[in-house]
Amino acid sequence: MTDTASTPTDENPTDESLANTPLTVGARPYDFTFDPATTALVLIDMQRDFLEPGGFGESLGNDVSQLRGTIEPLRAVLAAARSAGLTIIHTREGHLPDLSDLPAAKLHRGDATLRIGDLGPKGRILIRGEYGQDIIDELAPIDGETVIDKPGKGAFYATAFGDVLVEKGITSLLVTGVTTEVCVHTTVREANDRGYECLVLSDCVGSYFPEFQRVALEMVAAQGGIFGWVAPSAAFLTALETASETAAEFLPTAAVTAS
Ligand code: C5J
Repeated sequence: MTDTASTPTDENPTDESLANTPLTVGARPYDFTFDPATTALVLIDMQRDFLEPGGFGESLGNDVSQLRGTIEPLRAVLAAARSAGLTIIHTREGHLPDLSDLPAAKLHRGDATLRIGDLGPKGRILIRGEYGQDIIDELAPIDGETVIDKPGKGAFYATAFGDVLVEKGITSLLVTGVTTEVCVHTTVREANDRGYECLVLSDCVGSYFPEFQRVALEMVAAQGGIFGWVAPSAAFLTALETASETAAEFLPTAAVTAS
């Protein structure tokens, strides 16, 4: 896990004015309200192994271009979340080089041309430290952001993810990444059982199967939000912009009053 000091930089200015301001996002099944101070943006497995040719996803017979539509919306969300000072957590699915954390059931399941640990064009498939297992350049973590390496599909299983959330006082998660019906869903379900409020950003999660994408999102918000909420990233960005504008309107008045 990487977790360096959480210091805003010039590239990553924090909008302090948004801290402790509850924001509301138009979502399904109803509006999602969150406090930026207690909310983390979670980017699940935006790794070369899933999004680029020659990796684990392609070795399973998938068309990796299906996932690439998530990159641009997620870049915009990541930039806005950084500016707003949200906690940012990236996850990477992968295994130790000696495969000691890889259950036989996972190794042998699936109809892969290259199995986990085999040498592919981007290094050993889904092995920690390999080029293919790392996060794509467009969404590379910066100083102060947490990176969780996970051996399973869910972010909580056999990782420090849960401890990090508690340590940082996080109660709500904005969930993004790939794939919607596998690692995103598993993480949302695990989080929901642990009491976290999860908003899934619909255009920032991706599946190799359009039908799974649609149904997986339906499943999150069905039955009154059985696992959480779903909204397009534009609704999240609008909520942040509106809050920034409101804060900007009030700040000069406060400054004048104080002087
Ligand atoms: C899969 C993931 N699909 N990140 N992993 O094996 O969803």
